Amino acid sequence: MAARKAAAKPNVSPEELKQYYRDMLLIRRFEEKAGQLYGMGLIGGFCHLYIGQEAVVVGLEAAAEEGDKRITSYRDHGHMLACGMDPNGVMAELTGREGGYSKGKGGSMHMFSREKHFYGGHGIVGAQVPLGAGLAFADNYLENKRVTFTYFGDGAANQGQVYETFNMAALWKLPVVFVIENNQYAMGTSQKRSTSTDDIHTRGAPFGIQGEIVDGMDVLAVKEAGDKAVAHCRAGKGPYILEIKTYRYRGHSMSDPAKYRTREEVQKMREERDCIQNVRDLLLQGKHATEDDLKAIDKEIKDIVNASAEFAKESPEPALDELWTDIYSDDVPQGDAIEA
Ligand SMILES: Cc1ncc(C[n+]2csc(CCOP(=O)(O)OP(=O)(O)O)c2C)c(N)n1
Ligand SMILES: [Mg+2]
Repeated sequence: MAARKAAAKPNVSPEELKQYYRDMLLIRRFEEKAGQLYGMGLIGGFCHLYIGQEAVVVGLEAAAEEGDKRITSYRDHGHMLACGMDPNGVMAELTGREGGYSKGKGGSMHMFSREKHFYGGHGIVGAQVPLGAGLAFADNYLENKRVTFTYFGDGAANQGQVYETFNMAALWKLPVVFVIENNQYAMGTSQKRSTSTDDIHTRGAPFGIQGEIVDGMDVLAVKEAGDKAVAHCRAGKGPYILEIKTYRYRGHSMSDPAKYRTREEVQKMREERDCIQNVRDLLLQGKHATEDDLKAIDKEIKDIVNASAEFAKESPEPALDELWTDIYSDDVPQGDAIEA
């Protein structure tokens, strides 16, 4: 086995470090369970797992405050869990059951939580980027100092609407952190084959948007960069780009021929850079936790994930007449409120 890269020095308290470990492990075990349920035919349709990328959302959520918003693509279960959505509701949505966040009618790519300010879940590549700027526009208008995390992939970064959004976000100084989750692949196409630049964040410069590269396998580096980006936005300085270099271990979705990269490449990343193992090492080496403490956390997470799978299996399928509900919003302001 290749030598592991030495972990960075922690810039957070041991308690925070343990929390990151717990949060990343929850996402990983949840995703593994979702993969199993998919294999058993209990989850249908598309399902994109986040395994390998956990440090991105956990590090950025640690930099977020109450009321901040988040919006992302179809690879979205990790974002939901990291912002505090209930694993039972997420798993039940994956299995298409009444107890799911969209009452079983949305599935993996279409879940939302007003309470946690999670705005989806979007299947059209890049479409969430202008929506994210729209959320930030509203906050800017309301002068409430909230920040929106708008996540998108390296593939999405080649969509034209991203650059229309950069222009408006910079022009209006919108409080939006553009988070490029650069996992090096867009389905089976590597960044090298599709993208004119090695570092995508540099594309913000013509619009006057600052950006930087972040090691997405190191949750502490992500948290530090997140703090900086959020402070920039909250200070009214406009958008900020974080290009987070990360890696997904599983296929693009549940059907993936995996011919576009070698097994060795994946294995090397897992063995040398894994974000959860990194924090585990830090906890043990710093004597902030014992093997037994970590075993107890593993058990706690396993129980939460198993309970979510049970909940998802037991929750009934939505009734047929649900086909006719939630199509139009009941919340549209009436009368004068919608006149310009
Ligand atoms: C507009 C549009 N074009 C193509 C697709 C098909 N598609 C789904 S995911 C994907 C790749 C996107 O890759 P990336 O942005 O890097 O995100 P990742 O899957 O790596 O998280 C493509 C081309 C789509 N859903 N929407
Ligand atoms: Mg990608």
